[in-house]
Amino acid sequence: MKVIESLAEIEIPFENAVVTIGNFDGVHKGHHSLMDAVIKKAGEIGGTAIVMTFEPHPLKVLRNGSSPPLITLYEQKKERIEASGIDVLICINFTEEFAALDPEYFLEKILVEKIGMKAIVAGRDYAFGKNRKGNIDFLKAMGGKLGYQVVLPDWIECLQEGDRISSTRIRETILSGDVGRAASMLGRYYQIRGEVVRGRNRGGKLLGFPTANILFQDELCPKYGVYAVTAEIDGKRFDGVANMGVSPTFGDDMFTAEVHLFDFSSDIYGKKIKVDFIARLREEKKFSGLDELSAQIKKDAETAREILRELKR
Ligand code: RBF
Ligand code: MG
Repeated sequence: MKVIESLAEIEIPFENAVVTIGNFDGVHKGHHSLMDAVIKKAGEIGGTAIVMTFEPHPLKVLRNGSSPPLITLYEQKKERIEASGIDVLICINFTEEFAALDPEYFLEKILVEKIGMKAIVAGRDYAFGKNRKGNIDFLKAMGGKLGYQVVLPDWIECLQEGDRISSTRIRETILSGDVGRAASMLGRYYQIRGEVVRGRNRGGKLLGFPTANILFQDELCPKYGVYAVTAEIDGKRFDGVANMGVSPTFGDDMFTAEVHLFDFSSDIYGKKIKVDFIARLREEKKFSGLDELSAQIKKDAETAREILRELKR
């Protein structure tokens, strides 16, 4: 996939460009359906399958930095879009000046003339630009004159409101800890990425369960509690059990994200780690002592092993 991060890089329009435009936070199943429609249409007209997205998230610019916590940061978003089979990702640097562009100018000068758009794939309620002027009616009305088609995938009409997959619903689901349901909407597990940092050396010494403490970049943290996870380090995947929270047994109220990896003893301080949340096991609890906590972690590890073993069958 070709990644274009500035419109100035585009010297000549793409061959029969088929475009879909959006924030694509989470790159979930709904987004994948749109991208599949783009790829299908591009196949039909011998064209280029293009996704246009924005960075930073428009709400970060328009609402003075307050935006919902992102499900996927740019790096992960790019990877997921690439995995869908899209030919070109155009990422627009979203600024107040860009936001102020007249939708008609954006459509004619940028999408049609610069990018060479011959078809646009739009979801339901689709609209871009100031005051959401660039909606489906507007796109349809301009299509004849500017020489592009509007493709509205027919599955969109059949969707019941309750079945609609949205980034908002996925965020809520992750915040509520239901990572299994989040996975069913994402089409993959919710993943955070970060670096293994030094903890307080309590896990191994006091409890017999050493943990990799993670300083993660992601904005969205699953609800505090214990989860069955898999983790990727140096391109290898490991099973484990994670605790997200403040370890209330210790009463120091310090947030940690930590993973105990099964059958693992390497030194991984400073390494990059990706953690997939497979299933939620329980709430975090305050135990009356270390033995009780340690016994519970042992049970958690067994439960997680069982869940992960089932998955591989
Ligand atoms: N700490 C708690 O205070 N309460 C818990 O319920 C709790 N559950 C945990 C479950 C797992 C699977 C793991 C790995 C850790 C858990 N911890 C919990 C955190 C534990 O106190 C921590 O790993 C050590 O303090 C080392 O940082
Ligand atoms: Mg630790």
